[in-house]
Amino acid sequence: MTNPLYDQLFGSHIGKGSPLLRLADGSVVTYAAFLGLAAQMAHVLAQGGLRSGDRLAAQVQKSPEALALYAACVQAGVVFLPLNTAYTTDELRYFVEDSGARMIVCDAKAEQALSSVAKRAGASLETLNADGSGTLTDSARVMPEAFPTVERSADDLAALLYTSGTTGRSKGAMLSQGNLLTNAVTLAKQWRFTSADVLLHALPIFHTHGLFVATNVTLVAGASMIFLPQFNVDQIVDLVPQSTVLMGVPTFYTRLLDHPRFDRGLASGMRLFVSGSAPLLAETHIQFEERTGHRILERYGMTETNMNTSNPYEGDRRAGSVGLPLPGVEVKVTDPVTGATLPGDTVGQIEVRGPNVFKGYWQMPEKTAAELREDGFFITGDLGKIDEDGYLHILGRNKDLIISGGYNIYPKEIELVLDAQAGVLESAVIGVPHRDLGETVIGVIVAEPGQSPDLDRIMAAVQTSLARFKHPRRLVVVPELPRNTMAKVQKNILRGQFKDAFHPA
Ligand code: MCA
Ligand code: AMP
Repeated sequence: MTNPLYDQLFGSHIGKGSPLLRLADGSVVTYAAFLGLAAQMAHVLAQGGLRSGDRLAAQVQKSPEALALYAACVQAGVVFLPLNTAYTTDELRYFVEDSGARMIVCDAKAEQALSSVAKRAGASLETLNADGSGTLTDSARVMPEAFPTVERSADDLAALLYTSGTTGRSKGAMLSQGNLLTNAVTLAKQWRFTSADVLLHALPIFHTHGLFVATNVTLVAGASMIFLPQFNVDQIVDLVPQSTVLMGVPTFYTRLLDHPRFDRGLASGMRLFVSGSAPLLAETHIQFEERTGHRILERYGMTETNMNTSNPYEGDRRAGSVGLPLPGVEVKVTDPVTGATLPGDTVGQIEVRGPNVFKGYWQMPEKTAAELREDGFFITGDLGKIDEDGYLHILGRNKDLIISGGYNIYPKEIELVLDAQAGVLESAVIGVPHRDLGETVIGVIVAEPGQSPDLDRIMAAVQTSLARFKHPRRLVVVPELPRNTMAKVQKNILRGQFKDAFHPA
């Protein structure tokens, strides 16, 4: 029997009394206890009729039990589909139906709203609350603490992670066991993880950064995590002296720099600060080094590819660069029109190939073909250049995407909601600089002739259909949208016009 991801990440730790999770209340979850619970949950999944390759959709708050559900899915051969806790029922319905999930796990608070979604999709529904209670754990508790691991190969799917698209329809990125495992092993080695490490974990566990990068790397090394429900800067400052590594989005680092107690002495026991998911300003990199003596290690990845590049652990960590291709990963910069490789130092689209690159989009062969070339190179949609020392610099995006506090927001999805509102002729959603979140959302609206749209009613409509982090922080009405000769909306002009909306120059 083999299941490479389970065997290497989890199976190798069965019975170990060392801590995997250290919780805010001081309690500890050992590897043995965690894996026992995961096995019990795997029994519940199997008894619930889930078979190898079936999908389980989970919209649950971060907790040890929520993480154990990920391990349970891997052990039971079930494809794990984690969902942002901010998603509304409308958003969830799409993910459940598109993925054909056979089981949904949600907070009891959402049970009623999701029961009709589950019924329509023919999925069963279990609950798992932030405190670990719920029908899933109730059923698990009476199960054996060992489970016969379901056989899977490196090529089989381990997870389905939805990423929004430029058309407004989210795409399920199919990640195989091999994708996740090779990346975790590479990162653990590159970043010198050992069983002595204590990772300060304050990221959500429904995205690649918190679930795969942080967690899988910890598991590969047999290390432990201080496992916090969310990022709270005071709590992080309190816990830094007990930790060796922090992984975060740039907002973590700007908030830490704003904290008066965060200084060189406090960070003296840390060995590594990693940043990713959004651009880290060179200014933040420099200020951080001045304050703490540590150079943040910036890396670059995507849901579809896990991690592609990293600044070196030993060697020059360059501000404003996402570093060098990871071992086994190829990165090239190409002409967006012809696809031809461009010479060094020329800006073009970034393409990547390697064992980290996903298997394609779930049931979307055309979208897969448009972004994943036959020769295995994935077109990231990011623009950049490779400098004379081989370091990659991300310099823009060839896709209409806003990244706010590390969360991706696709304008099209919001524009579709705005356009459907009474009195709205058309709209354009843009990202503008925001000190805390990097970028934030503005909705620019053109009214129907003779109408004055009710902006409060429009915001209310946005609130019912879209997750909070996608909501425009401001709606503005303009007489018309700037267009080029091809009639395409020139968002760069709008971005220029509203660039100081949150931070007046
Ligand atoms: C929370 N809010 C947000 C965001 N987060 N609004 C816009 N953008 C956000 N990122 C909402 C809250 O619901 C709240 O609404 C209001 O904004 C203020 O929240 P605040 O308390 O300031 O925020 P927070 O709860 O402290 O969260 C900020 C955060 C969080 C810590 C930066 O967003 C976060 O953990 N981000 C990490 C995202 C992540 O893991 N990305 C990785 C994706 P109200 O005021 O109405 O209550 S994986 C990826 O990108 C690739 C693969 C990669 O390379 O890693
Ligand atoms: P996601 O779809 O959530 O996986 O987000 C992936 C996108 O985040 C990439 O295509 C980049 O645009 C962006 N990203 C991730 N890491 C970095 C980074 N270190 N610097 C700049 N952008 C990044």
